[in-house]
Amino acid sequence: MRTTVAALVGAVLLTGGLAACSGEAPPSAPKAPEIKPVAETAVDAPAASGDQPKGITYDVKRIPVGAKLSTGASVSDGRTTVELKVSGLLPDTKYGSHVHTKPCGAKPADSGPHYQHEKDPVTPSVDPKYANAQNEIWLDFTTDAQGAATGTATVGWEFRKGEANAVIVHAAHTSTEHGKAGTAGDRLACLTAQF
Ligand SMILES: [Cu+2]
Repeated sequence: MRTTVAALVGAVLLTGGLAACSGEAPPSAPKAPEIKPVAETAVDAPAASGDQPKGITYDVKRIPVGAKLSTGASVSDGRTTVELKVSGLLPDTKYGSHVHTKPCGAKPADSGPHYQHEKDPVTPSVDPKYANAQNEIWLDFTTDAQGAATGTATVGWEFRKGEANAVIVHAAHTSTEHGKAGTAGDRLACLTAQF
């Protein structure tokens, strides 16, 4: 009898111990950066006047009204990870995306150029020395069959406060060619996001 009780208690303790451990990552696994939300919204057409929506679509065929854009970032040890999640876009479609300097406006160009860690003295910046995925935040993605996707970028620096204010979704994946580097076709949608 005593043996049976001891065995039972042992089994319960063992099960409890295993359950407690299973929720934790093994010590050898690299710590995933915690992404903190920065901005999230369903996009709308630009306002005719007054304040603009936080998320704007400039092309309702390629980014329908109501499509969702959300972005977040994590900063640790001088490294920054930015994540963009989208849903309600066209299925199985390639889009480009970057962090831009200014908030979204009524016109696609209002969000300004790409945020650059080391600023290109020449504008527009199409020199791959500056317009590249280590010096800018590129969040290109390809949607799944439901029109959803996630784009992520990690760089070895932190944003200068107040200088990164939007995520733009473009019509194509970003070019890396000299003279075209950083370009990704039309600006289809914009999410105002203060990083
Ligand atoms: Cu862009």
